[in-house]
Amino acid sequence: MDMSHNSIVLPDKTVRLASTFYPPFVAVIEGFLSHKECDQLISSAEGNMRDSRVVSPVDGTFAEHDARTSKSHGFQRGATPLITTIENRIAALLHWPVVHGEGLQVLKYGKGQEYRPHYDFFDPKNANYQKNIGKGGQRVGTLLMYLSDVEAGGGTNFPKINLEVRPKKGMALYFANTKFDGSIEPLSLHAGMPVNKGTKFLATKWLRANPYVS
Ligand code: PD2
Ligand code: ZN
Repeated sequence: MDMSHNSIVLPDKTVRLASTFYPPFVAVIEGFLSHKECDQLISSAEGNMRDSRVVSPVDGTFAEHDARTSKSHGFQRGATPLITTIENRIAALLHWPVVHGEGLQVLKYGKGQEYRPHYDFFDPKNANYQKNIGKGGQRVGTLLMYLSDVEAGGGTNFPKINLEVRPKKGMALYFANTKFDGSIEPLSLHAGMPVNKGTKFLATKWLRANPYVS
């Protein structure tokens, strides 16, 4: 890949800023992970995957849900040397401390699997808001890292701004879930579109306002 344009020099790697959008603040970063790092992350997660869960709006617990049909595995922060490397790279890219991040989640979507439109922030109007933000504050941003190419479908779609990002192995997609004043950003509604052909692997890093203790 030609890194001579729009490059961002990080301590361990030079990446490419492919596009940005606002509002909400969205950035697409090419070459964020090497193909080898993607493959290693997949193989370290795949044996441990189970049905994905979401934070329930009803009671704030973490439960399986029809809206998220992928399989996933959650790693603790610093779980492996590779994850430490990636977490340090994310912190350098976003100028956001490693300790403000939740553990990395690796997701696998087969044909027909999807993640329906949702917000990653915790809704202040929900009764469980305090419970969810108690540990590390609001989920202010999300970094998605595509670990595979997808033959058809599987894009990350933002229905309120008519934007869809097509998965590309090694590429990262950042979006802010809050406005610059810290209030929630309704335009950040997003979905993982159904995979029509092939398999989609993705890693998610949710970033909190405050240090997060898992
Ligand atoms: O897989 C995706 O594209 C996707 C879409 C929306 C992932 C997430 N949200 C997430 O992990 O929050
Ligand atoms: Zn999401």
